[in-house]
Parts: sequence; structure tokens; C-alpha cells
Amino acid sequence: MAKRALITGITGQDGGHLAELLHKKDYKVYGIIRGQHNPKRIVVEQEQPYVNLIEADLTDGSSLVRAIETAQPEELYNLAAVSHVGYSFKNPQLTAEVTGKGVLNVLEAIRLSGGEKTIRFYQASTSEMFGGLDYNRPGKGYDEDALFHPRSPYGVAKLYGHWITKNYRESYGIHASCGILFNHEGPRRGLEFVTRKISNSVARIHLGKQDHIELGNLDSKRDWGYAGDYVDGMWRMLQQDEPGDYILATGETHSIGDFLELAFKEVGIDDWKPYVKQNPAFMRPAEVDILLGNPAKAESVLGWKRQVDFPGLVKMMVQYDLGIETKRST
Ligand code: NAP
Ligand code: G4F
Repeated sequence: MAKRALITGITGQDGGHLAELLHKKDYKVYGIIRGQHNPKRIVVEQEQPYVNLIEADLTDGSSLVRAIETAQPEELYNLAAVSHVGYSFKNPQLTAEVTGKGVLNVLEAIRLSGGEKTIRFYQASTSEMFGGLDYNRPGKGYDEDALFHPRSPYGVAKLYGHWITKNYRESYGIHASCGILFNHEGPRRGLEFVTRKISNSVARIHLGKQDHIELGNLDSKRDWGYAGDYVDGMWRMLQQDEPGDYILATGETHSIGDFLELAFKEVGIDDWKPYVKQNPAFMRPAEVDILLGNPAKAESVLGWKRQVDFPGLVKMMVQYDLGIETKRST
């Protein structure tokens, strides 16, 4: 019998990668899609026809109960969220409802449908919960015992999701794990995140469709990995006999300038500075200056290791955007 998995956030970057991974492993894959006129429905239907779409919303608990009753999953991956940090400052209440309380709604739906003992649950926690301020382990990075100090409405909402997941594990014995994932990117990344904004703009500049990029803070540093590697870590967490919390990261940190440098070099431009303008509109009221993760626990317990390194990631993204922008007329 094929295993059954339900993914919230199926139309997002990680949802697409995870569905592909589970399909290759012969799972029957179900995905939650929201909204009356979601343009991403057709994309999933065409590109991932093996996904069984179910209409539901993280803010509507009864729709989640129905989704679980339809999918009857052994594994439930909660990837849905308001996930853009900048957007969360502009829409903090929505962020709390979806990214925070939405996690509670999924956990309650598991209980209401009698799935406490049969459904393994994955919660998409984040390095944004650390906030960069208490970065006190130079060279080693944040591990699972590091202090939390979220710096955005998104980070605060995620911290609620993290703790309510741990609470339901301790209170009701749900096999619930939190993956504390550092930034992971790739060709499926939304254009509003900095790495994809850069790779797409570099391709467009190379093709003469655009003459510069406008960015906010260029000084922050991130631990950037490839999303395809990270969904494998999510799956590994749910295959363990016992639930737990794990950091997935590369153990390296790079500045936005480092990303710009490699991305522009990919199209033969050695000096990126003339092509980048700073625009205060992309600055945030509070910033996470530096993120560096320590994936030692995931490596030893899960046997997980990232495969794509930083230069490989930048190259993959720029080459992908060169491909799509060459085909597009404008
Ligand atoms: P993403 O591309 O922004 O995808 C977010 C998904 O959530 C989309 O499918 C979106 O659906 C869905 N969603 C939003 N509001 C919803 C609602 N009310 N009900 C149901 N679905 C809703 O995010 P991602 O990069 O794949 O990340 C996946 C998860 O990991 C997120 O929870 C994110 O916060 C977390 N995370 C990401 C990273 C990273 O670096 N990528 C790192 C750590 C943690 P629509 O398409 O309909 O908007
Ligand atoms: O690409 P970003 O928007 O990612 P951020 O804020 O690190 O959040 C991502 O990673 C988190 C994990 O740590 C996830 F939980 C979260 O869901 C999301 O996937 O911004 C990265 C950095 C920031 O310091 C930002 O201020 O880039 C800086 N930045 C500079 N100019 C910009 C821009 N970010 C964006 N999005 N757009 C800009 O023009």
C-alpha cells in the first residue's frame, strides 16, 4: 500500500520540491490549495499532475478537518505560511492568524479527526526565530539549544507555531517534529525573495531587458542552501521512531554582496556595484543581521547533508533565469 502524505503550502517553493520527492518515493500526495481563483492551481495541475488538490485554508479549521478526512494521511507536512518577512511587518495580524494560529488549527484538526496516533506531523519552523542578535557562537552557528529572539511579526508567529507543536507533542503524544530551517533557495523561489530577485534581475540585465536592481539592506548575511536538499531533511525527520527538532543549514554564511558578486560573474560582469541601487522601500523596521546554522544533529541523527554548495546554488538560479527570460518576450 502506498503511503499517503498531505502537504499544506503545496503551491510554494518547498511544497513543489517535497511533492516531487514523495512522488518519487511512491507516496500518494495530497496538497491543500486556498482561495477561489488561485492562479497557481493550473501550474500544479500541469506540472505535478500526481498531486491531489484539496481546497482548504489554514485559517478555516473545519476545512482542515475535511482535508485530513479526505487524504487520510500518515504524514502531514505543514509548510503553509505568510512567509515573507517584509510583508509580515505590513500585515502583522494576518501573519499571526496564518503563520501562528494556523499551526494550532492544523494540530487541532489532527486531534478532531482522531489522528493523534496515526499521523506524523512536520512543522516548518525557521532560523528567523533566532533573530541574529544573540549570535554568540562565532564559527559554530545556532544549534537546537540556542536562544530565540525573533525580530519580525513573522518570526514571532513562527515561534508560536514552534512551541504549540512541541506542546502538542508533549501533551497528546503526537509524533510532531519541527525543522528549524535556515534560508533555502532555488529556481522555485518566489521573485520577492532577495536571491531570486537578484538571479532574475541579473538574467534580465544580461539580456538587455532591465538596467539595474533596487535592493534594501546589502549588509545582512544568510546561511543559504538549496531547497531540494532541505525537503529530504523534512522527510527524514518523519521517518524517525521518535519525534524531535532539527536544524537544517549549510554551516556557512554569506553576504548579499557575495551573492551579487557570483551572480553577476555568471554572466561575465566582474563589478556589480554600478548595477545595484539601494531603495529604502526594501528596508525593514528591524533586521536580522546574520544567520549561521549548525546542522550537526541532523547530520548525525538523520544522516542528512546538503549536496549543493553556495556557488552551485547561485549558478543554478542564474542559469534557470537566463533560460526562462530568453524564452519570454518582455
Ligand atoms: P512559500 O513559497 O512562500 O509558500 C507558502 C505557501 O503557503 C504557499 O503555498 C501559500 O499559498 C501557502 N499559504 C499562505 N497562506 C495560506 C493560507 N491562509 N492557507 C493555506 N495556505 C496558505 O514558502 P516556502 O519558501 O515554500 O516555505 C515553506 C515553509 O517553510 C513556510 O512555512 C516558510 O515560512 C518556512 N520556511 C521557509 C524557509 C525558506 O528559506 N524558504 C526557511 C525556513 C522556514 P498561495 O500560493 O496560495 O499563496
Ligand atoms: O530573501 P529574504 O526576504 O529572506 P529572509 O528575510 O531571510 O526570510 C526567508 O528566510 C527565512 C529563514 O531564515 C524564512 F523563514 C522566511 O520564510 C524567508 O524564506 O531577505 C534576506 C535578506 C534580508 O536581510 C533582507 O533585508 O535580504 C535583505 N534584502 C535586501 N534587499 C532584501 C532586499 N530582501 C528582499 N526580500 N528584497 C530586497 O529587495
